[in-house]
Amino acid sequence: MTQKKIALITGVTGQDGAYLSEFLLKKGYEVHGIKRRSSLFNTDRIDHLYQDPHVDNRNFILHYGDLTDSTSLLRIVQKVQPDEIYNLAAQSHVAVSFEEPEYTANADGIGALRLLEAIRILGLEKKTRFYQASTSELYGLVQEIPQKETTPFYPRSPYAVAKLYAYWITVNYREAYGMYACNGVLFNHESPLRGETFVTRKITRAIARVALGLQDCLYLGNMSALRDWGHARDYVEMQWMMLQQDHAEDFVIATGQQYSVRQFVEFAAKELGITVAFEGEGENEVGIVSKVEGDRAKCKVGDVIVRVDPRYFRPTEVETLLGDPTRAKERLGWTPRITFQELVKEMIESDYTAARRDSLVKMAGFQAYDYHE
Ligand code: NDP
Ligand code: GDR
Repeated sequence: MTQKKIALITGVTGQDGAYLSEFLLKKGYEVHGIKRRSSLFNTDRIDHLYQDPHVDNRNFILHYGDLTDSTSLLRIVQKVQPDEIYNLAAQSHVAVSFEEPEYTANADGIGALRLLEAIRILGLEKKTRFYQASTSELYGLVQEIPQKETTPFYPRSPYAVAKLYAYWITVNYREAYGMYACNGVLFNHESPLRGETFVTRKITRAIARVALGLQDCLYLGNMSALRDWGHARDYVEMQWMMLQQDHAEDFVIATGQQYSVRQFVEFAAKELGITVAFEGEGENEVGIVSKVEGDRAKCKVGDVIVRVDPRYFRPTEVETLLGDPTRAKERLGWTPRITFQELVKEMIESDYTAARRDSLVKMAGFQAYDYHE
């Protein structure tokens, strides 16, 4: 009888953590996740996987820990003795990293080192494989289009600089100690589980609420930014594949297609029958409803539903990112299955359902709170 493989996921309560947990459980893994203590429940994305701690033979087990606390990490790695560690935990918001640079460096940079050291201190170098969630933000001010594994890095935020340290410490531990440790340089990937303050989810959530009359306008920052957006479900599969090879190697994961923030708004609105026309420039640019089809949207032609708020500009911006996933295709046979259009549709449908629920709550006379950021 083959033994169940054991995986440990940091950042299990995040977007990728939720999809990866589901994926590994389906593959028959015993999955352990590290979650942070918070004053409210923070397990919404994985509640459907929860197993009562009083039941025997659980295969999904959560532990309290934090990437800034080596003692908790050492204790958990020692207890779990994982075959695979997926380091997905991070202060992952680029704009927030300008507000909290030291914490971001500690969690996102030194956090990776703490895990690698835990593997080494516990003598698990030959047993435990390590995946580091690296990012296209490493390319920042791009030196080559499209970006691939050999493209030089030029990070443009405290987040990206912290992730640069994590990238290289992963490479260094692989070379210095023969550990199976690798980086997935993942371009933006989204889903209905995406955090509400990342631009795609902010757009789908707001457009759905505008369509139902719960909100008047969506405020955005740099609408010309270009990103290579894929679906998180496709990308977590690749995280697993990267740990199943004969030798550890770093891979770029992307779709090879690029759209602007403005185009994302247009596609999302179109799904609800709203055509948005953009007028003006820079801080004065607005998105105006130019056509409404079907019966899903309550807004009218001429409504201004998108405006620019300079508060969302970043001190240093990453204007354009476009990945070249050729190595992943050739060596691992990986290609993304979900198209950009399918991604936008899934996100807007999910947020439209949530907005309808809020709308019903409001109609019944209850207060439906909304938090904008
Ligand atoms: P999320 O922001 O959705 O999730 C981040 C996770 O990290 C959450 O579970 C969060 O916990 C946890 N976390 C944050 N700080 C700490 C800490 N100090 N100790 C322990 N856990 C912590 O990110 P994604 O799922 O989108 O991304 C996963 C990883 O991939 C991140 O490292 C991100 O930087 C990286 N990445 C993401 C890309 C993307 O497009 N999504 C692209 C490239 C890289 P809590 O729920 O309590 O906040
Ligand atoms: P990013 O994602 O910074 O690429 O990092 P985000 O969705 O935050 O921004 C993408 C682009 O949209 C522009 N933008 C706005 N962004 C936000 N959040 N809010 C706005 O109102 C807004 N208006 C315009 C941004 O300036 C930017 O150019 C994500 C994170 O998941 C990282 O953890 C990950 O490493 C990278 O993707 C790859």
